[in-house]
Amino acid sequence: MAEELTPATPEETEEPIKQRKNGLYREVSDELAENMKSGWADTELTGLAPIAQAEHTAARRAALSARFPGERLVIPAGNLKTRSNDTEYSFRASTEYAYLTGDQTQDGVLVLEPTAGGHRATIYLLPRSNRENGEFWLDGQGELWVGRRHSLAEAEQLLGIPAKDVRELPAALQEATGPVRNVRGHDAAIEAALTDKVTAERDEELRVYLSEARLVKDAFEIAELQKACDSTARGFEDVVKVLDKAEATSERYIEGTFFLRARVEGNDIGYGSICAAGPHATTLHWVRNDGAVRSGELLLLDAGVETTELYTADVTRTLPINGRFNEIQRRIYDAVYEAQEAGIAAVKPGADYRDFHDAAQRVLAEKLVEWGLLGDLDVEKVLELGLQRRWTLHGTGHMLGMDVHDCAAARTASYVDATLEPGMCLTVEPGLYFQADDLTVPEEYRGIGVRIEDDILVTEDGNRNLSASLPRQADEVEAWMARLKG
Ligand SMILES: [Mn+2]
Repeated sequence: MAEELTPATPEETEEPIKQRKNGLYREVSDELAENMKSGWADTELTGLAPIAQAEHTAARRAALSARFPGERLVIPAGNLKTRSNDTEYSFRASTEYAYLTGDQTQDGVLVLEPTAGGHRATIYLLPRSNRENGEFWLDGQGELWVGRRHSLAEAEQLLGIPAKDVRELPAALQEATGPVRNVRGHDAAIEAALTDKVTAERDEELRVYLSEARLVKDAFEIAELQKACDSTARGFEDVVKVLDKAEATSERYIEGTFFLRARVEGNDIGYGSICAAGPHATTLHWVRNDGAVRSGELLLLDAGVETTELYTADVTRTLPINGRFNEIQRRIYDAVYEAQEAGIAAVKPGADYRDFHDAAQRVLAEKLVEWGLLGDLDVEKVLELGLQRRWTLHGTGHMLGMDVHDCAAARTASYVDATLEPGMCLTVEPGLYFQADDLTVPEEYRGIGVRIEDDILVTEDGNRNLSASLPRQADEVEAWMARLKG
């Protein structure tokens, strides 16, 4: 990447103009400074069509406005985060900001100002670079370095929200009076400007509202989740096609292969891919992905493409690396598949959220009892004591959306203790994990981990599996792999 130049500060205006490069200051001649001011074409765009989700973001803002009448609401996109020295992680806008605006610009802030009839929304963004004062090429955020931005007028047309210069916002917030709430954790400068005006409790209520607002997805969101699942399915196919190359290298080949699909078709991966071959499959969050890939073992791949509009899939398949399950692998796989089928069947409007977990856990407990792993205990006693959890380890699913664990700030009463409604989207992902050092199971079980995970939309009359294009049943998995491996 290119190095950044830092502008001369206002105090230095009597001094020679300077650039800073690699920590060294370089003087800029008056002639060059003058030269850089002019000779640039006007590239302002007019008549831009609104973004595809503009009507949806307007409806989301209207619902937010109705919940907090008379209060100023501040929702930042967040800032770049340093990776090391002067390099940064790639920017990902806050979910709250992207949900309400459809915009993903770093340092952007949405503000809803209370009015007599509701709220007036304004989006605060960095405008195009000034050529006259040199920020265009001397400033680190100058467009010469980071690329052309939309002008405020262009942003307004695209987003359907009046736009102002974000550099004016901290002072405006400090001067403003009346009740205000801010989504914390994204923008330290905004928080500093509001420090005397907000309380943690009231800010938390705003965060909770925005989490619960996303429990039921609108039509745009459902289409995005379908896109995410479709790209993810293609990413899984990519992986199957290169399993021989992964065997010759490591799990990293799988991680890199899926990442390529995510970057080409979407924004990114929605979370760190779990590429767990052999016994690594029993480590729930195996993201080191540096292990060997061996024929005869299973690959547990848990990965999701995040779309350009920031909706992610969350899919897991457990695949025989050589294309065929052996007997013990298939026994465990079939048990998890049966549990997942029971879980998916329990996803329907009006059902308790907890039902799909209970249904899947019951099947897994039955299998563990049947295999003699729990002594003389019957299934009811096992479930009562939760003893199956030595091998099932985790809950059976979670809400899915812009965040892989979406709606995480929602209250228990609105989420875990609530009933399912059409438009909710959740994962159903039972698993069985036999640690390599688990002396309570026969040796043949040890080091085997199986999870099957799909993304299930609650519909008016039941559910729809958004990731159904990837086979799950064992014979179908083998046939699919044989076809792809050619
Ligand atoms: Mn998941």
